[in-house]
Amino acid sequence: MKLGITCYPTYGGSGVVATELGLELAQRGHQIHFISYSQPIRLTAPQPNIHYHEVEVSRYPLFDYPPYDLALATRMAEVAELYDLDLLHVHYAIPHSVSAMLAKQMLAAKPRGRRLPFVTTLHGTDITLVGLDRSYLPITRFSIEQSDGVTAISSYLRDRTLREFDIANLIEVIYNFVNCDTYCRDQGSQERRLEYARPDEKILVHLSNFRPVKRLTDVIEIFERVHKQLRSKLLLIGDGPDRSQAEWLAVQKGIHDDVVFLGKQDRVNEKLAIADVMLLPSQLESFGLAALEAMACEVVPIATNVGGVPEVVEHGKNGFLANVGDVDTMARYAIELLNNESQLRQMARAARCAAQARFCTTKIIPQYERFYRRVLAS
Ligand code: GMT
Repeated sequence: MKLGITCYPTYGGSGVVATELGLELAQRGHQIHFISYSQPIRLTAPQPNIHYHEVEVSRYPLFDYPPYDLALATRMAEVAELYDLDLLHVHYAIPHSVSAMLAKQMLAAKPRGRRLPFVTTLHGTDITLVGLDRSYLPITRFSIEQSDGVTAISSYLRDRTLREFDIANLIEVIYNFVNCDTYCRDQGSQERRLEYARPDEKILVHLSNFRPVKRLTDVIEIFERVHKQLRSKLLLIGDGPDRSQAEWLAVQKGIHDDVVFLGKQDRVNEKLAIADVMLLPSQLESFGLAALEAMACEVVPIATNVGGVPEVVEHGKNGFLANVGDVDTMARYAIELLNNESQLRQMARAARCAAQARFCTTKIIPQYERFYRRVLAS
């Protein structure tokens, strides 16, 4: 198949999923055309069957708000025509789904009208935050309804979309995935671990875009409680608006020397694979890709019992779940687990097994391929 993929290219779960999906599909022989305003972050080196088309947005003095959505629609239509695309797959409804809808209409209106179906994948904040804003709701609902296929990354998100947007579409749940060959502990993990912690120290990790929904200060609160009880380091991967608040809190609590802000990282798998526990105390997660990537690396997630997270993490078996803001309970889970080496190893293995059995690329990518074929045949 020849597929156009559009996503937010910067840090964020939806862009990661879209890029990894494109890379996996390309390896399976599909021609993948990324269409976005900059090169997706995980698209690091040239790859066979992968093409990238940048969207240029003109900045005239008249445009206080340069119309990216229109430039994107134009580029989508151009690329579809030039490269004879079968289908567009957009990740995150706003504004990508609206642009795809326009591109489809532009091609249909040509003298020898050309069909360009599009699939929208809902990721989370496009529905739970942005889409429910009154100024975006009608257009988001419309573009979802106009999509030739809609997928959601968890049952939670599908149900919430159907309920709150009151739409008639069928929404297929296709879970996020992880490449279990890349995301794993390897021989180098033990050596890399020593770059950050002494052999007698435990490593806790957090990975996100440091937005308020991630509750980064809860990560610091939890770590402070753990740090009081056992020798440990906290690795923070990512960056974003709440970073300085978290840095300030770590200084206030006197733990700053043991909190390592790694910033944005290219090879996240290598950093995750040196940790023991992942902290994900989010206000909401429609899926929790960071938890899944950690699980594949035998890192036990301690997360909040919100949104789609319970579809990924099984409490007491391959991770722990607690209420939002309950930093005492999350710290207790971490302390008990990190003090019990055999339980830690057992849960770490169970976490990897769950990632392999339910969310591995070999399971999920064929679901997308089947979905595309169904859309093309309809
Ligand atoms: O919250 C983020 O990290 C970014 C956001 C996005 O759409 O870019 O993430 C959402 O999509 C991820 C990938 O599908 C999910 O794993 C996250 O749970 C989801 N975030 C929220 O629902 C808050």
